[in-house]
Amino acid sequence: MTDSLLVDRAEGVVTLTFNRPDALNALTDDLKVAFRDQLAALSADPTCRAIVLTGAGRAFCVGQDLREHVENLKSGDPLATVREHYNPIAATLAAMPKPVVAAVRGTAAGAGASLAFLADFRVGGPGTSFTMAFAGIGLSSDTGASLTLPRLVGHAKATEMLMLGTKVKGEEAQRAGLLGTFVENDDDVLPTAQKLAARLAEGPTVAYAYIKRTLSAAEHIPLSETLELEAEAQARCGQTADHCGAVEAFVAKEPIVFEGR
Ligand code: T3D
Repeated sequence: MTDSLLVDRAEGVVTLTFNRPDALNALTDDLKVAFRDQLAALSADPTCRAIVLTGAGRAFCVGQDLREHVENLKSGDPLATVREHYNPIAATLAAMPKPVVAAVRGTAAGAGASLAFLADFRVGGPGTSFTMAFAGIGLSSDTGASLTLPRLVGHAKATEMLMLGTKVKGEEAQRAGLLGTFVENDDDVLPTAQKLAARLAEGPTVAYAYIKRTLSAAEHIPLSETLELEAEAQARCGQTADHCGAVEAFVAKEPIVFEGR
């Protein structure tokens, strides 16, 4: 385990903090490996029912550590890290069966922004900014942003952000669709995200997994297949203790409590 990734557990919520504040939480190989391993472990951990991603200090994450990248450029295959690190991280995050909330305090740049776009919810404040820094250093986009960014802001705005590096900040980020929740004070970003995650951690975890999977699949398949996927999902959810208990509690006019199973 590396100090550059902090892992904090509270009830069913696990908060993962990129912890390289002096480098604005730029991603080194060590940090990428630790992050990917944590995501894989949390994916299979039934005690984790929601995840918060955040960054220490004044940034969320500014993507690839360019100091390390300079060294990689001098030796071997400089861009192998996309296949080796960024793609597995993006795939694991996209397939995460639990809700993921990004607490985007400060700057999210390059692959750091891409990671935030892979979350299910984004919370930010006046100091939040998203910059697709790739073209600024002569690169294209990675970590799934070619799919997730246009999904959030539309093709035209995504093109502008990727090609011109247009920074989208604060309330404007909310209007553009990059932030689901905007808070007036940057200090409230993380607590607000954790409160949302705590609410999600008390929800029907199995149903959430199917909602995520079906929403994602439905973008690429015809309606007939979507209907079949929905039917399979409902059949599975219909067998959960959460569903049976919820219906019984509703009929008995009692509070509904979800245990995530
Ligand atoms: O093979 C591959 O790896 C390809 C994969 C690529 C994925 C990517 O993510 S590419 C995009 C990489 N990220 C960037 O290009 C962003 C670079 N950073 C910036 O443009 C600026 O730092 C910001 C606009 C984000 C913030 O500017 P500002 O003025 O608020 O802060 P600063 O002074 O530039 O940075 C503060 C410190 O963080 C500074 O260190 P120092 O001088 O105090 O020791 C700076 O060097 C460091 N820092 C910022 N970004 C990075 C970084 N260190 C390493 N890597 C960084 N990406």
